[in-house]
Amino acid sequence: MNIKNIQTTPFNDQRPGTSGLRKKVKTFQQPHYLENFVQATFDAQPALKGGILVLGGDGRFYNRTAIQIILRMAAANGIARTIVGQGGILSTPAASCIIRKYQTQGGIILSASHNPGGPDEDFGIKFNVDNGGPAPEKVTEAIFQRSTEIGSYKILEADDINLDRIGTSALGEMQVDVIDSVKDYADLMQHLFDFPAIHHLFNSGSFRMCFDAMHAVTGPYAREIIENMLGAEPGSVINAVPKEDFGGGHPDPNLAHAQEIVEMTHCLDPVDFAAASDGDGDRNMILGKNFFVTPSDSLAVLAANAHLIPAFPSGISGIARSMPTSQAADRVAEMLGIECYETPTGWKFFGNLLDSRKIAICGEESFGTGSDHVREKDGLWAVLFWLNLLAVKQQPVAQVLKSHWKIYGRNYYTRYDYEGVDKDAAEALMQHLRDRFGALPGQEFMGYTIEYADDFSYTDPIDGSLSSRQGIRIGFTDGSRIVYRLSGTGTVGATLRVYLERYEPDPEKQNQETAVVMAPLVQIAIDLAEIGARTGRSAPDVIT
Ligand code: G16
Repeated sequence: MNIKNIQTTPFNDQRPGTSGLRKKVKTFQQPHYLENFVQATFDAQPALKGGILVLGGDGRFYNRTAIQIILRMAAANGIARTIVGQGGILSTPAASCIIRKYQTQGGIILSASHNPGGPDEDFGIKFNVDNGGPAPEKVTEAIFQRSTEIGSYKILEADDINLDRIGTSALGEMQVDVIDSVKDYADLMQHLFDFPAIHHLFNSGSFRMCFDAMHAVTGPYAREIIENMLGAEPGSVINAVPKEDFGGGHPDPNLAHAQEIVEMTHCLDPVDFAAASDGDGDRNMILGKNFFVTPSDSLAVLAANAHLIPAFPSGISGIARSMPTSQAADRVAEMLGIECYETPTGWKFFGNLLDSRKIAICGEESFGTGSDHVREKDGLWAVLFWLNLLAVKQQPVAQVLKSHWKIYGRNYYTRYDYEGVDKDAAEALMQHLRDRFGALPGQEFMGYTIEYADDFSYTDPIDGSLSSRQGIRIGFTDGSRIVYRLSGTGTVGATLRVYLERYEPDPEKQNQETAVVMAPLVQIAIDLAEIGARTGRSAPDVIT
């Protein structure tokens, strides 16, 4: 066995963001760049030595190359066994499922999620801990610290492993198991949902759906579960073969980027239900006939109806949502008499709440929903949950929402994204808002009176860790909110996100156009932050 000790010097930009380290492929292709980060991860996680590692990615460009490098480094670093998805493919929720099922010491997931792929686009790497969830901040910080002082890394000299053939082989002293990427995950889904009821829905002849895998990782999973196991019409899953560049698209399931599926719900003969997932399969978008379900509403509806599916026969213990997510879920929690936790953006903040069983369902406005079945958000899980609900309720999606709003009120919601903004200008804009905190409460703008203005900070109720500066909140006396945050997942400049919500309890006023209802708050948000003058932008790049 020939283990090489390669000398290296630290890179100064390897601090993981909201979800792992995301950079341009070209950055990762620099000599030693990927290797430094992987060695820092192995050094910061000594439990991996002699343990089991799960490895896979969303199939984007550089996935296979990175997997071969990581396998050789894992063998050189004394990992006993690595479980790899066939073809290097594992969706993020499937990786989480496998980490938990086989009681491994963690996993490495290669993805830049919804960011485009290809030689000139993005790549990413993140480490998930032994509960199957994204590494908490103390772990990502330890990895980062190690990356700043690294002087060498270990790698085995060996031939590539055949990633396409399922089976067991050896790499030095490490066992490599190439497994079916879909089976374990599909088994779990079958256990959580009423598959016969969904099968019956498809067989009824009066229900048609379409799922857009966006040429990304969910294709094989959706095809197996939705078409083969649940009996949806062949062709119900589109763009189902993962491509290294996602077909040149932007694999982000939202109204701006998943237009093909949006069109299928708005055409002359629309499908009854449509959904899409992102690059690595953890996000979801839900659509009904001529109807878009906001992720915040989706979380609230799933929580309110959880008792109707097999996974939660006696309901749920609690709910959590990220701070910028609308407060629709809070109203459900209040009525159910359970707790609703408000966490910073990032799935990693749900881990402790899920592990301690304080919550069973959680979600984010960024098209993420999930539960305690794994420790990642899960796109296909949300789709199956919706299908199970529709099979039980026998109502169109729009009707499910309208009935929900009647009971709980409606939280109109929209998000404006300004991408690739100059970093200093974006920081200055945030500071400008912070400087005004003291003066804002009590001021009135277009009929809205500001009640509070603050910078969100969160103390984890389980381990007491404090996360500060997690976004600026401007709250109004009627429950409306404006939130400003700088994204932690972009790879170029800064992305300013502005999240807006307005509560409407009156059923007579719950069926208006979101853009019309939100227009005054949007104007207030733009004016308060001086977005035009400070960013040079007259309009956002994406509105969701
Ligand atoms: C990641 C995180 C999510 C977060 C989203 C957007 O999702 O896991 O928790 O909401 O990024 O984060 P930001 O607003 O900082 O860009 P994904 O799907 O990209 O892994």
